[in-house]
Amino acid sequence: MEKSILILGACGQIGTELTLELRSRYGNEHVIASDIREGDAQLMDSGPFELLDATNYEAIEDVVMHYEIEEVYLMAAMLSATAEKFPMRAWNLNMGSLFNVLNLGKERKIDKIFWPSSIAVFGSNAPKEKTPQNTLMEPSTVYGISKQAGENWCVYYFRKFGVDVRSVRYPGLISWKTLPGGGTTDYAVEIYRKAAEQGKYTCFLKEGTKLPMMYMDDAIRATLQLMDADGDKLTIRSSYNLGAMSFAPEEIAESIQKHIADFQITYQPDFRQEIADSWPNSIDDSSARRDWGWSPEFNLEKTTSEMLENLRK
Ligand code: AKB
Repeated sequence: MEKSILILGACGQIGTELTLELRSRYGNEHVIASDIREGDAQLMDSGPFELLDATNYEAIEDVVMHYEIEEVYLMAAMLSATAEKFPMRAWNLNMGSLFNVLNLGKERKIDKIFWPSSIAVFGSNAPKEKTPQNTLMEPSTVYGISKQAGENWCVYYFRKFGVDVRSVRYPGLISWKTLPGGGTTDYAVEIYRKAAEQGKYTCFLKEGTKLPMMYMDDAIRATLQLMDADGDKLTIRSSYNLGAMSFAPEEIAESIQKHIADFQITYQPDFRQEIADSWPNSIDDSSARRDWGWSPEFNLEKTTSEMLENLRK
């Protein structure tokens, strides 16, 4: 029998593509999408959907019991830029939803959990280049603080209650299907959309702001690879560093110019610059490579080709 899976926050940037991939692997009826709002037609039409608030324990428990859910992917979160505007709402959503799924694991109502962390767990005092898996972590954003605390809770629930929770620290994610919302790395999606639509883009980060990034196909593959991995091989129960590529806005602009010669970028940095400045330039993901065979497939050139080809269709 196929396992039944629940995705909380299925209509967001990662959730949408994750749900579709899980449905193609395990069968549409075994993968239950849920969110506080409905998603796009492909997601809504391809399998079961539940309107569900990830901060409501009883509501999640009802859905888990009803569909006999074994695995939960918790993708609901408030991202870095929005979280700076609504600190308490961000804390309550990011931590409340995590406690809900961890407690379902503790109660043995589900077997396995995926919860995403982020490069935001690092602050300005961590090494900028090839930021190690284990290093000084002094996040300076509301979002980063919630992710770092969440990582510690994951370790605690694993050690104390044997909850099989797995996690990666996503870099900025680039995709053409669903828009990101409220992140600092969102510029790397906007730039392709504006390039395809208008041939120009005003960037909210300044030139030279190098950040770790990843194409969505790699992110989904990494997520499923970690979830499929033999639990005994996992040496990290906080969250794995995950890398693919690193670049600054002008480097994406140059790679777009190979396809759209007259594409122009201008810079108008806002409050998100300070957030970006506190994050790593690049990531050392050797633990993920060693423990579960992680290896990215998309570099900047390949990402640019995929993005522009699909956005222009
Ligand atoms: C954000 O920019 O907030 C996210 C992240 C890097 O976690 N994309």
